[in-house]
Amino acid sequence: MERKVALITGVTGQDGSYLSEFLLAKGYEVHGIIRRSSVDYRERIAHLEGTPNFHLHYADMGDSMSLVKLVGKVQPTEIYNLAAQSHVQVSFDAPEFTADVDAVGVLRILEAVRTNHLENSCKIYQASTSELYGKVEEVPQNEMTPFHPYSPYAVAKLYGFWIIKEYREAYNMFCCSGILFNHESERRGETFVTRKITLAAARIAQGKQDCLYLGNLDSLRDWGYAKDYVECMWLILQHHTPEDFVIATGVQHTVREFATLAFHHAGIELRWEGEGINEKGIVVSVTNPTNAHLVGKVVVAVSEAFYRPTDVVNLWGDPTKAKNELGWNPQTTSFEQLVQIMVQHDMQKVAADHVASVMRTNLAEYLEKGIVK
Ligand code: NAP
Ligand code: G4F
Repeated sequence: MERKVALITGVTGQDGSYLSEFLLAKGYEVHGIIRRSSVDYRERIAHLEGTPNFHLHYADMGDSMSLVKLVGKVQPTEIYNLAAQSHVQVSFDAPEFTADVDAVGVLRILEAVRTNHLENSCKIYQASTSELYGKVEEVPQNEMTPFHPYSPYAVAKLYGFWIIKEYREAYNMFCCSGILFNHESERRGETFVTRKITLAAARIAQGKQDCLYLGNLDSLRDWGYAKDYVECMWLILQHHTPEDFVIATGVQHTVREFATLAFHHAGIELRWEGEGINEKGIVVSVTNPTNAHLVGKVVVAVSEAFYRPTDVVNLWGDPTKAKNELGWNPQTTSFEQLVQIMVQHDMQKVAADHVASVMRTNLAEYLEKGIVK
């Protein structure tokens, strides 16, 4: 029987968790890399731990030895290199760390495969990004669009893209990049703009937060659902030849549009007033009468703290090649459905967090009063 053994770097992240579920359902033995840390970041994969074909190993993208040993031990047939310092704004504060993990890390994976003489049997997927288009030279962007990286993150990812291409040509390795446009979900990190908005809309609707501060509201993104995108990572490695693919929905929206729709799903209608740093999102109406006091209040404001030294403002992907050659449907989940899924999830999360915190407070009080011993 054909061995189907996947090694996923970045398994604890948004995409790593969905990809693990996807590959396990396809009958793969899945191995994930986690890094040693004093805090536990396994929340997204906690439900998979203990699954017979799911294995976790300690390694680090900054440590070639750990990668070489692990690749030798697991003998993967497919590697999905998803690990990265993936936050663009953070890359301005930690450019060297970002370069080490996101650029040289890719080289370390490629060399780990060669060192273990697996270059003819192990396929490699590299998590590349629409950030490569950066200060965009054409819209929409496809596989032929010139790159113009516009952050330390994008520059590091550009190295990753080219070293993958180089090893494909120099050593005939089956290694490819998926140039993925933004994809989001209820598992998205809380500092990325979409999740920051859906959590804030839920908290404001439940009286837990007064105002949401954002940066550039005019920024345009092509947002898809992460659960749909991990299928493409797999499809790219099943293609008859190693090639790079743009993965996107082909539809773009502003950050402002995302926020308007997210608040709508949280039962709050917004209107926008002012421009640039002075722009505000003001409540026009609410569905829940207990939120009547919000009408006329500013619940979204702009803060310079969230502006970037250089910002990518016009991402719009053309997924024609993925559609035609991989048979992938870029419209499986629409923008409207995505926002709804995220807000519904966060409305429940905020409510559950509230119940848990009330229970903790009550327990503390009962312990203090000796009601619970
Ligand atoms: P994410 O949620 O931020 O996950 C990043 C993962 O990388 C985490 O598991 C993290 O581990 C791991 N990691 C970071 N540094 C590491 C190191 N030194 N050694 C080992 N693991 C390390 O990212 P994502 O949204 O799932 O994205 C997955 C990949 O796709 C990333 O490479 C990202 O740059 C790329 N990408 C994402 C998008 C998007 O819209 N989501 C679009 C295009 C490309 P910890 O849990 O320990 O932090
Ligand atoms: O959600 P973001 O931080 O995502 P960004 O920068 O597009 O990067 C994400 O997508 C890339 C694919 O294109 C990935 F490669 C990367 O790993 C990551 O997953 O910001 C989106 C836009 C930006 O233009 C930003 O300036 O939203 C704007 N924005 C406005 N206010 C904000 C905020 N971004 C964040 N994070 N926080 C804000 O308050």
